Amino acid sequence: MNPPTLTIVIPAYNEENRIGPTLERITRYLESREVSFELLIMDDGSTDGTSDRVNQFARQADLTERVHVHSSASNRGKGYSVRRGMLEAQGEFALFTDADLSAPIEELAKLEKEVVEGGGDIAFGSRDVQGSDVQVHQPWWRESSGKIFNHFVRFLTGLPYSDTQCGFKLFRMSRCENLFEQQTLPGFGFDVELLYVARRWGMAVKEVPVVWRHSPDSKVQFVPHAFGMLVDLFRIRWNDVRGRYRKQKEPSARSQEPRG
Ligand SMILES: Nc1nc2c(ncn2[C@@H]2O[C@H](COP(=O)(O)OP(=O)(O)OP(=O)(O)O)[C@@H](O)[C@H]2O)c(=O)[nH]1
Ligand SMILES: [Mg+2]
Repeated sequence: MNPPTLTIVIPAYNEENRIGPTLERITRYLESREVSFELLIMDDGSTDGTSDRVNQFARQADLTERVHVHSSASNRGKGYSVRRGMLEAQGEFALFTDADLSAPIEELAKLEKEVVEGGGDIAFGSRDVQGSDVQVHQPWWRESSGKIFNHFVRFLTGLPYSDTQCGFKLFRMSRCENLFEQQTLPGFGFDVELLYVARRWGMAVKEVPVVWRHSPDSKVQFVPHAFGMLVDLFRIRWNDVRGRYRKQKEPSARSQEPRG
């Protein structure tokens, strides 16, 4: 197997119904583009058959060398799972995407334009900048609370973005491995933390308008989720004050290695 150019990390919690069709769509798309890829599905203590479903797909599609599932014994959080996947990624570029593919996988091309072609470090999908195309909306109260959260993000972290929470982000791993090493938050605030540290380190980050379609089968419980994310914003500030986000080393060992 050629070493992968692209790794796709999918955090998954009780996704036995969505993960099969999602893997099919992703692999069909990547094979049509003849990209060398690996998929890492991070099963975070699911109580359903998520891992079995992934293994079944890999066997049936004859992709056991490229599609891997990593299971946690207990539920550790989306941030924990994405971090673990990203630190294992072999690809020169790595995308993490939600299992519901609310941002369709074809939107990857828009992120690649910034990172692969444009030489950027990070590009991330956004539902709230000019050109974004939200074709199926979340319930109004979810959408409004997302916008209110974004005001808190701007106010408490100074980040200039409109939508930090879209689960569709692409990284140039030779520059971003350090970022994941420094990540501390295991929960849903991790996106803000990554963007905060990237900005602090002067990395090239681009918010990109994407197509987005809400998928109704939500895995998050709203009240603890929203509260946890607010607490995470304060944690980020506190970590920064304590010097947790000082750059450790540069460039990462990965960028020294020849890649196929
Ligand atoms: N690793 C991990 N992933 C999770 C957890 N909870 C949700 N996810 C995953 O995170 C992604 C987003 O979850 P969704 O349920 O779509 O939540 P959302 O997109 O924030 O909210 P919705 O608008 O309701 O879709 C999916 O891939 C989920 O499987 C968790 O506790 N751990
Ligand atoms: Mg979703």
